[in-house]
Amino acid sequence: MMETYKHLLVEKSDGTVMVTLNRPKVLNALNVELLEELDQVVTWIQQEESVRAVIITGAGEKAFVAGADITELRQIETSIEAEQKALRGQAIFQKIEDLTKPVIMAINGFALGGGCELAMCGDMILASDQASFGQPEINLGVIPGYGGTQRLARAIGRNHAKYLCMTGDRISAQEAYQLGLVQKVVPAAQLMDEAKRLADQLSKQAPLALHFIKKAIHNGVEVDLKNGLRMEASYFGLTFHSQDRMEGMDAFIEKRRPHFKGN
Ligand code: CO8
Repeated sequence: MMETYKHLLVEKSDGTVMVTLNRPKVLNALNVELLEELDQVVTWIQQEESVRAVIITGAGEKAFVAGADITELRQIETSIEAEQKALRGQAIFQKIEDLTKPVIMAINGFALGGGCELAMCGDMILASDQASFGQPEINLGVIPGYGGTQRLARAIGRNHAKYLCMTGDRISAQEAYQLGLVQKVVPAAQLMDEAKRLADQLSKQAPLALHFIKKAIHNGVEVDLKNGLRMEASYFGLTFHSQDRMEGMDAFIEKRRPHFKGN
């Protein structure tokens, strides 16, 4: 069920749900409460069949997310507690990455530390030309803990990832695009329209096929090519279970638009 949250705004329009991280006074820094709410909303999104695409963005003009909440980090007392908090955040982020529905990250400003790490859990990153990215944890004397060293290295390669994590430098949306971290940069004023247009396009695609594309790419990049291809063939086979594939192929032959239902 869609609920009211303290730190999130959740709106649904047709098949698209937009989740806005809403702590603008602290540049949408991720505190424990916000993360737990995110976990709840992701659980709901996964089980709600009418949701066909997701947009995640930040409230205000300035930031997507400026990282984990440093006032909370400051209060962590032991290594074990820090490790547990990192694991909990990683699990929530993993749940977002594992959603069977397409997730668009609409980056409206700073995406730093946990913000950059969250962005990388989406299927595509759309950025405002005012956005910037970085892993500044090094400046606090720590390292990324919500997947930064791992997803960044996989997204842009080891040395670019090391450069960002070791210097803590911020890069512009355009630089992030050149590195392949961002898929599209748009003028700030057009960001949300473009995110909605993209979500609308994806929400009309066959859900099972979208799900298996994600699964094939996520699982496939972690194994050798031979096994990856084997996996792809299996998932390809599974899409033939669906009525949507009959609809897609019939529509092509009948020269009309397909109407995919998700079965
Ligand atoms: N946490 C808490 N508060 C924050 C954060 C944050 N990450 N970022 C900004 N704020 C607050 C500021 O303290 C300020 O509050 P106030 O108005 O009360 O002084 C308000 O937001 C506005 O920020 P600034 O005045 O600093 O705005 P500027 O435009 O001058 O600067 C920056 C913007 C450059 C983004 C700057 O705010 C900044 O450097 N923020 C911190 C960025 C950062 O270091 N992020 C990484 C955090 S660590 C992390 O993400 C680790 C993730 C893994 C954790 C795993 C275990 C828990």
